[in-house]
Amino acid sequence: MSNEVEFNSLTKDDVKIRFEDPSGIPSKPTDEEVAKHRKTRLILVVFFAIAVVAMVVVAVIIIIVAPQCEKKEVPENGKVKDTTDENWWKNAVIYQVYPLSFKDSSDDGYGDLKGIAEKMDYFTELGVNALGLSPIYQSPMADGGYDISNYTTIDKTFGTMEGFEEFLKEAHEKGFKIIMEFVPNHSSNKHPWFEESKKSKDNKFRDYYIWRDGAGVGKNQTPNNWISVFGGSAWTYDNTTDQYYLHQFHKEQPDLNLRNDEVKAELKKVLKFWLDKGVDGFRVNAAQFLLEDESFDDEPENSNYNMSDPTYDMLDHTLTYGKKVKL
Ligand SMILES: [Ca+2]
Ligand SMILES: [Ca+2]
Repeated sequence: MSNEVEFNSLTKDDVKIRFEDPSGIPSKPTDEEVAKHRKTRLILVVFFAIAVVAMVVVAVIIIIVAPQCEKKEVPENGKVKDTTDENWWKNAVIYQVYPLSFKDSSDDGYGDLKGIAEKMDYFTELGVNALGLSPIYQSPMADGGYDISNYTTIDKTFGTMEGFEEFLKEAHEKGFKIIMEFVPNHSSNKHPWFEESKKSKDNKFRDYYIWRDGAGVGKNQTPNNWISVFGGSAWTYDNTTDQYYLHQFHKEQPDLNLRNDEVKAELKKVLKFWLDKGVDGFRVNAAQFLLEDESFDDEPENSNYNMSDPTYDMLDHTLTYGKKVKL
């Protein structure tokens, strides 16, 4: 090791100091230097160990006190075990059956309840817990059973009430829940409520549906521009009382007035009727169409409408779809 100090002059600017170690290898610390830093190393090691232990303890505490996830009920052999559990539907596998075309047991070309019962082993194989039945109520079938003329009767196409009770019993014995279709937005135009409602403006059932005068000077135009889901005006004229009735779907499906307390009471009775039979739940049909805005104003045109779109999309359904109104 050589250290060279050159003083070429005594002035500050000219002083040149050079330290060189030709080997380039740092010098080995002396025993004194090692002893000096030993204490510092020891403190750092202890501090690191304490930090690790502290983190482990905190992690364990977090795991213990954190909210526990709800334990999921695991169905055994594809069945919901606890039939008294009101939350069964949260874990259920539901098979929606369209009875009219599912299985025909009577060879008349239409599916029926016995046909569905014959396929219960098939549902078991699939691991299904619940069957949802599209409408099986008495219906003129203008809209595949969604036009109901009697909410508490089984349409003869599908069987009888006695046959339904047998079906329900067998389904329950095999571990299936049964979900019925509930169609509160409209009835069939052949329902006795509507047949009464259309007779006169002061009929007891008049307010069960939504009747309006025509618009325009001669009152010969539809009350507003609302469109039916299936195309065309949502209003149909009835000359018996010279008024229009509302139907968000087919004209054979007049909308019920769900702001009428008697209508709501009647529909609750329907639900109770089927619950008393022993059904396990309902699927609510067309819930977004239940209420219309009471202003009965025209709906705005849909600026994004294309000619290839369904007619229903011509309007922006701000007043007839998904209407949030307190009942
Ligand atoms: Ca049949
Ligand atoms: Ca409605």
